[in-house]
Amino acid sequence: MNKKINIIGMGYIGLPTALMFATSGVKVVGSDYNRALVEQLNQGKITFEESGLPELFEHARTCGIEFDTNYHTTDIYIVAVPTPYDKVSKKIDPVYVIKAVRGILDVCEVGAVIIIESTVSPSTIDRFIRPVINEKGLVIGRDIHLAHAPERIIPGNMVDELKKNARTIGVDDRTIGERIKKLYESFCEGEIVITDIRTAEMTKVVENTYRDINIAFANELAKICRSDDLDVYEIIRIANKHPRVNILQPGPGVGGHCISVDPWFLVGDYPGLANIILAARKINDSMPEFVLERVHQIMKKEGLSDLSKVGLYGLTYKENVDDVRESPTLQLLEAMERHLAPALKVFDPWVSKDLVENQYHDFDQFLTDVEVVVIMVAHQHIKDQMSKLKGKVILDTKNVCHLENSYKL
Ligand code: SAJ
Repeated sequence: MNKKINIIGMGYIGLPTALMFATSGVKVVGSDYNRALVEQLNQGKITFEESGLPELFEHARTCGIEFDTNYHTTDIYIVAVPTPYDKVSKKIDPVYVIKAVRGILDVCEVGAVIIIESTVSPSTIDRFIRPVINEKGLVIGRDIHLAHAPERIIPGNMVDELKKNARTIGVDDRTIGERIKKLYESFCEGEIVITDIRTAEMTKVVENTYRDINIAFANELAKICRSDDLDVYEIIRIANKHPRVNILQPGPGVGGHCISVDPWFLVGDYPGLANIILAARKINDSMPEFVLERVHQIMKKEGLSDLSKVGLYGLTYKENVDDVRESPTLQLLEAMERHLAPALKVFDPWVSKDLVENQYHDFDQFLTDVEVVVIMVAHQHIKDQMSKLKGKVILDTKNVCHLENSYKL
């Protein structure tokens, strides 16, 4: 059995994964270059909100998990750092993964295994990671073993999905794959498939792209139905009763650091070939502006014109999480800024930091100050107190409000 693993990157994926290993009998060091974050973890304070995470964190601490800004000498490393993409070329920027691998090579022993969990586009490991190892005069397969084991967990249900989801492990050498499989089996109850590295890279990006395309289809249907006065939700509900149809839900756009990002890797890497994928991205990216158009239509119909009386409920990229990355509300506010329109009022019970202009931290005050409420995110918080919206003009982009005066996408 492996003695100790070092997980690099204590963010949304690295931290829950580290906690899961630590509570399953594996000795774990979680490393992150962010000193403040490491200090916070060492003081016993969790760094983001996620259901079941505080309990898991407490348990992991009793199991002796360590957090450090340095990398440790161990026989297995897991890299879970962000992989941003270049906004213009749409290509992945593997800078953080490269940096992590360089840091590992500085401390690791011969025979160490480096597992990349961060999402990377097909061939990133061949093009960027193998050369970093070769540069050091190390032979892959002899001195260092490489693997790609992309994460699949969904924010909001991470702890459960870490246990239950099937996983993919891409490796050059099956015996190493079996060793890694055994390690993940310390907590993962789902099927673990061993394949090669490029297949694992592609599969991960394909999974998120599939979901993006399905959501884009729902969003396109929402636009079509709006133009012809049809109820898109009713149509999707009935269509989904067909045994081979499963259309997702329309909404104000697609955010988060996964689904709104990964398909761009395919668009950037396969120009001219990734056509549906590109169309889907454009449709989903058009939704925040579609919401603005709907606000305009509804205000006109209601005889309202004062934009300062419009409030956006929700700033996160989806319900019941505190993550605002690429969120549709941020996209909408940016679109307004581009058009030199004044910023709308915003409230989100999950966001305590001041991130945008006109942001409220008191729900009741927010409601007092607005006449039109646009529901951008269906947090449980609003579902539980929907009646407070009585008397407001409502644009419900998530189909959760059944009050009078509520309009849909
Ligand atoms: N959304 C819709 N309609 C839907 C479902 C989602 O508009 O019917 C929107 C959400 O509101 C959100 C965005 O899509 O803005 C993405 O949310 P999500 O819940 O679909 O997915 P993520 O980004 O939180 O997590 C995804 C998951 N991938 C898949 O389901 C294929 C997760 O399993 C991955 O681990 C994660 O990406 C990742 O890290 O790659």
